[in-house]
Amino acid sequence: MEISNSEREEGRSSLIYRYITGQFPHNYIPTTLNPCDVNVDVAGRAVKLTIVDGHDDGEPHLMRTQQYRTADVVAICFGLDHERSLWHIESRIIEEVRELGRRDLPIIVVGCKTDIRGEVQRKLTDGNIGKTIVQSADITYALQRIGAALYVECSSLDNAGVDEVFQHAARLALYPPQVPPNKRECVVC
Ligand SMILES: Nc1nc2c(ncn2[C@@H]2O[C@H](COP(=O)(O)OP(=O)(O)O)[C@@H](O)[C@H]2O)c(=O)[nH]1
Ligand SMILES: [Mg+2]
Repeated sequence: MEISNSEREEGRSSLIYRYITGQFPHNYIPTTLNPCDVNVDVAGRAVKLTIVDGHDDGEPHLMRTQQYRTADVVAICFGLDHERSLWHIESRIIEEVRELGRRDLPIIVVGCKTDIRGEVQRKLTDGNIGKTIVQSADITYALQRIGAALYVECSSLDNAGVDEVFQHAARLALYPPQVPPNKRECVVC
């Protein structure tokens, strides 16, 4: 399982760290975590998942493409507070996957940092419109264009929806969708 970011700082490494350790990395987290193996229960069946923290933009493109070549499922993170990161999923990451001829590779799009919804709402109520959140309509539109199999949201800070990301990934790796990406209806969880 490969976990990518459309940009940096979208919460990818924190998501993996939270899932593996049960803690949120408040103080420090390396840019890229080492790959790790976990066992995920899918309807009573143990699925071994190797989680690979994808390489950021600064890293060689070759490294990322090599990871996509061998992955069974890719989860791509974007920050719910960062609209541009959603659009970059298609322009950058998906292009790389397509270039490899891996059009059928199941893709999960992960909207990270759901906890900031509350913060943004509070600021709006106080008349501060400085910080915005990515709109649902924009997410729906992007998911169709990406041909994502699944959309999930999580907050590593609040530990909400984190386990589900990996549950869904294991299930998709085990039972990849049979419908081609351009005909796929993205499941929103
Ligand atoms: N509010 C909030 N911040 C988060 C969450 N996950 C990560 N962050 C913060 O986002 C920043 C980038 O996180 P990181 O996991 O290093 O992102 P990466 O570059 O995508 O691997 C850090 O300051 C984290 O503390 C989350 O669920 N909620
Ligand atoms: Mg990181």
